[in-house]
Amino acid sequence: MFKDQVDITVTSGKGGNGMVAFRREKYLEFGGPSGGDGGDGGSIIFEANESINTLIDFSYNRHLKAENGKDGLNKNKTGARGNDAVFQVPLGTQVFIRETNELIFDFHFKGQREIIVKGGKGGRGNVSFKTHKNPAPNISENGDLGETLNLRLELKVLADVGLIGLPNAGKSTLISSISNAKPEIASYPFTTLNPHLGIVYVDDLKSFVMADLPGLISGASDGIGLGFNFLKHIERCRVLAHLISMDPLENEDPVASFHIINEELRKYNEELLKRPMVVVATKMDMPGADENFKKLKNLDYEIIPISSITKENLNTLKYKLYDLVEKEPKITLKVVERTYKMAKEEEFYVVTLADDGVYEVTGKGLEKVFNRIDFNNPDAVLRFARQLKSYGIDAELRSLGVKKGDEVRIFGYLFEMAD
Ligand SMILES: Nc1nc2c(ncn2[C@@H]2O[C@H](COP(=O)(O)OP(=O)(O)OP(=O)(O)O)[C@@H](O)[C@H]2O)c(=O)[nH]1
Ligand SMILES: [Mg+2]
Repeated sequence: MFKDQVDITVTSGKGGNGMVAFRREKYLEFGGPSGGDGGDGGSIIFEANESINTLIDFSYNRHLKAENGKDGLNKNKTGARGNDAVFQVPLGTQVFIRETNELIFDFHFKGQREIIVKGGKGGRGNVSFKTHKNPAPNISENGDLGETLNLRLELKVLADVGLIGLPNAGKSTLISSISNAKPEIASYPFTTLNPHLGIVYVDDLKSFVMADLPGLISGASDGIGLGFNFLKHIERCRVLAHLISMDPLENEDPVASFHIINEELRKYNEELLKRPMVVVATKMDMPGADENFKKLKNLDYEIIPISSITKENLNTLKYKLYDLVEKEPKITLKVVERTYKMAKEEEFYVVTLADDGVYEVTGKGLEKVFNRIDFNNPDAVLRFARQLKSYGIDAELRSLGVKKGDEVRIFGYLFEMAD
């Protein structure tokens, strides 16, 4: 089964909480702080892999999660990091934020590895809070929460060379003879239902990525046959190899079949006809193929006659395609921010009056600070109160008329205003 679009949600791991602990030493009643930091949460990472052809695996598990970091330990030991969750995606996968349609990653080279959401930072243990004034702090931080994003993944095949042609032209047979791809081959049309990528080695160091694409027929650009769903994959191939069967029994008029395909390309996107294109005359081992081949002589293209069965000219074709790929600039992709950032206009904190008459404090930045507070620890709560003062939130609330004893809601929790 093939899938070139899927909606998923990803959540990175929460950071582990920092620890409050004190050394216990012989003859020493009260040792220094010894609570370690929490470990960072695991990140969600995607890696481009050219041997994967579909996004189907993501439709079985639509919420991907990375491991949480472990809490800090005694003796100033940092908690274990949460494991990253690494997922392989097909080359050509685009990652969009579902709510805004914003493209955040485009996996366009082999092995490309990107952090999609970073794990939460581990909280600091009480060792980190030690100062001259307070050599024995009774305070630690909670780890930051993981981040959640709703994503849409879209696969638009990306290859150096795309194989195009009528059904049965011999595209899958060719790619399986010169690359590691092993698509199905059969003597009936529309055998190939989805793109397959293969790596073609010209020598030990030189290689290029080839895409076997489903056969096109007249009307493909209007959705006939497998339709334009597959024409979109051709858009991201730098060089096109146009295969035409020379077997006279299945292709009496090879020039006409060449024009049929080009017409579909033109109707879909005229730019495609400007791509470097090699005409590959296939099945030259068939009786009558030589005669048929002569009909192509007036085409204004480089024509290479091959047979995938006898291997005739397969090396010549590989070198030719490699040269064209080398000369052709990479398809320019929209430049994508390497990491997703919170919208800039987001306020650090926001004070609003809720319907029930209680003032409410929210805001992305403050939320991070808030989540780090261990509210079971009175010292940590006091520190949070001081932080509210230093951000000016305290003053703002007072200027709005909030008095001692009044309630204020901070991220859904009720607090009482103190002096
Ligand atoms: N004699 C001969 N037969 C070939 C050659 N290449 C392919 N064929 C045969 O042609 C038929 C179609 O080959 P495929 O490679 O499946 O063709 P395709 O272009 O991938 O077809 P679709 O996936 O339907 O678009 C198969 O029966 C192959 O065995 C060749 O070089 N010589
Ligand atoms: Mg095929």
